[in-house]
Amino acid sequence: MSTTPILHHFEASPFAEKIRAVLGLKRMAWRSVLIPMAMPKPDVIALTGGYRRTPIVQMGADIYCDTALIAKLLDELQAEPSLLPAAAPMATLVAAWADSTLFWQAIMNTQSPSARALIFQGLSPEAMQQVRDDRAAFTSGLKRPSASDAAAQLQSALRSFEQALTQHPWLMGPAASIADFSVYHCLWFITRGGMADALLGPWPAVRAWYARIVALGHGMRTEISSTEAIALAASAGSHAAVQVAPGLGFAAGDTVKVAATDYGTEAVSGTLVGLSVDSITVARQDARAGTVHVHFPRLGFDLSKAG
Ligand SMILES: N[C@@H](CCC(=O)N[C@@H](CS)C(=O)NCC(=O)O)C(=O)O
Repeated sequence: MSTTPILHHFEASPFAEKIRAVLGLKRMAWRSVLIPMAMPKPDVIALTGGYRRTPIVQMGADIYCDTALIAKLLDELQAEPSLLPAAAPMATLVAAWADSTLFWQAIMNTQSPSARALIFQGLSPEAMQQVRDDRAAFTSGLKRPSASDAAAQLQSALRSFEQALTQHPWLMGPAASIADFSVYHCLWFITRGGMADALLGPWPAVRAWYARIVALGHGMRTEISSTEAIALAASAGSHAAVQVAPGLGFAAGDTVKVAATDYGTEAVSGTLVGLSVDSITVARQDARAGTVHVHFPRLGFDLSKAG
C-alpha cells in the first residue's frame, strides 16, 4: 500500500491549512483531493460513512478524521521533525484549546462583509449563500462568543503568544509542536480576511513566528480526483493494525456509532475494530469504496453502542 497520504480538503479551509503547513514542516509528499466546501459531498461520505468535516486524510482504505488524529498519523508516517517534541508534553492540550476556542474567536473577528468577501473570494453570490446556509445548519447547536467578546478574548490570547514567543522561537519552547500549527491556522484565517494589520499589528514576535510558518510551505503536492481516491480505497486490500484495548467498556465486533460532540455531528455507524484512550476505529462497507476503516480521536467524539 502507498505510504503517501491523501488529503481531502478545500483551499479556504483553516483546519486543512493546519495540515498543509504540517506537511510543509515535515517536507512530505502528499496527494490532494479537492472537495466541495458545502454539502452534498457524496465522495467524502463514501469514504467516511457520514462524517463531513474538512479535512480528512486517506491512507488506502483507512480514513483519518479530525486534524488532531491526522497530526498523530503524520508523526507516525514521518517521525522528524516531531509534532510532539519531548520538551513539550502539553502541546496537544494547547492545540485542543486553540482548535476549539481560539478558532471561534478568530471566526468571530472575521464576520464583517469585507472580511467575508476576502475569505470567500472567487465564489459567486449564490455559492456564498449556499455556504452560509450550510454552515448555519452545521453549527446550529454551538454557542459562539459575540463579536465584542471574541475581540477582547483574541487580544488576550495574542498577548500570551507574544510573551511566549519573545522567550523562545516556538510557542511551547525551542522546537515546533502541534500547538504552533493549531494556533497558526486560526491566525491564517484572520490574515485571509484582511485583518492581520488590525489584529496582529501590535504583536511583532507573533508576526515573525507566523511568517516562519508560512515559509515552511506545504510540502510536495500532487492532485488526484475523488474518483481515483475511492478506487484506491477499494483496491487497498488491507488496513492499518488496530485493536480494542480491554477495560474501556466496549468489545471488538460491537455495533457502534461515533459522532462529533460540538458541530457537524452526523454519526458514523459500523463495527468497532479499534479502541484506545486516544482513538476509535470503526469498520464499514461502502458500495464504491469497499471495506473502509474510519478512525477518530476520542477527544471531542461520542462513542456509543448502536441500537
Ligand atoms: N475538529 C475538527 C474541525 C474541522 C472543521 O471544523 N472543519 C471545517 C472547515 S475548516 C468544516 O468542516 N467545515 C464544514 C465542511 O467543510 O463541510 C478538526 O480538527 O479537523
